[in-house]
Amino acid sequence: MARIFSGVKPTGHLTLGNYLGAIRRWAERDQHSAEALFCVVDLHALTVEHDPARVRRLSRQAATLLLAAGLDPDVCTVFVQSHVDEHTRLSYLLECTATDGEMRRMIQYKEKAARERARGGSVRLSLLTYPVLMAADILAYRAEEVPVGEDQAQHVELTRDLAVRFNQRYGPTFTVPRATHPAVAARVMDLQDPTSKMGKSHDATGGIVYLLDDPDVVRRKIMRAVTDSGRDVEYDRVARPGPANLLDVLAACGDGDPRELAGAYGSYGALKSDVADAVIELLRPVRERHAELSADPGQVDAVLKEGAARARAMARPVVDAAYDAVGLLPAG
Ligand code: AQP
Repeated sequence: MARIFSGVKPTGHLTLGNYLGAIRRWAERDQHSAEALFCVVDLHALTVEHDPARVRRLSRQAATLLLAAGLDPDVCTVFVQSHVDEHTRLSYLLECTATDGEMRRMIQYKEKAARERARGGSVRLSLLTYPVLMAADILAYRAEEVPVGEDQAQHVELTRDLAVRFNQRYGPTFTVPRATHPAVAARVMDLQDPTSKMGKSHDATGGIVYLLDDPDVVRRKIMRAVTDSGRDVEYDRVARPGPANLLDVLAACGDGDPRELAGAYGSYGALKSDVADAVIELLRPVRERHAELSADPGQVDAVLKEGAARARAMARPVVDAAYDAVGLLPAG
């Protein structure tokens, strides 16, 4: 059976971008179409300045939201990255496969390093190397598909390169995975700055819709979304990014086509109002289920424990094979 792997990092509260770009598809389609693993990639949250208590809280919240969004632990495997040592074991071998140059070309590294420096902080070495850990996350399971938002395309491409290089050097060990993206809303933009991605670790701008925002907060953020001075509603991602972003979100909520939707609106006010209604309705069941699950954190912890055991059993033989292939003595 085909394998699917994807993850979410607890660097902030999950956003509408995470939901439309990734999580909703995991729940509606991916978990039913393959042997699927979904992971709270907590080690990735340590690549930037972090508060330990917050990472712990956000990790449990992210896991709870994945379940609230519909991931079914009877159907797929939900776990926390740091609970399965195979990820970091494999990461080192892949660091020995990657080059310094290819790591420095990663767009997210350049952007996040610049952000860290602008905040007056230093750049952690792990920020440079974390795409290798992400490659290990995927390759350890011999995943064929990696359902992600558009922003992760470059990292999955790196993962493919590393898998091919490793296989050529040491013999067939890894499956070469491919990224899949949603047809619309593969990159949801910040409502206040529609030229930049809606990112959960970005400073709160009022342009980021969080999954756990109250409905009136969601409505306010959407009604205040930046558009432009155009009179008509037109879908043009380059020239008119604000309206295009709203049309993408509306289309994704209803499985529609953003270009066709544009023709149905005569004003931005009406468009925003419909987007707000659609997003509130989309998120309502997730918020409600999250509230129920939060009342019993022991249940979530049990799912994560069971998920880690299953994931470990899948990753162990793959990582052992990689250790053997590169010439390391078996531990006996
Ligand atoms: N705006 C987005 N639109 C569509 N998909 C998105 N994803 C993230 N943002 C958007 C997808 O959600 C999955 C989990 O994301 P992540 O936790 O790896 O990254 P993030 O939410 O982008 O986290 P950060 O910490 O806020 O990172 P930066 O600083 O890069 O913005 C992924 O499949 C991702 O593609």
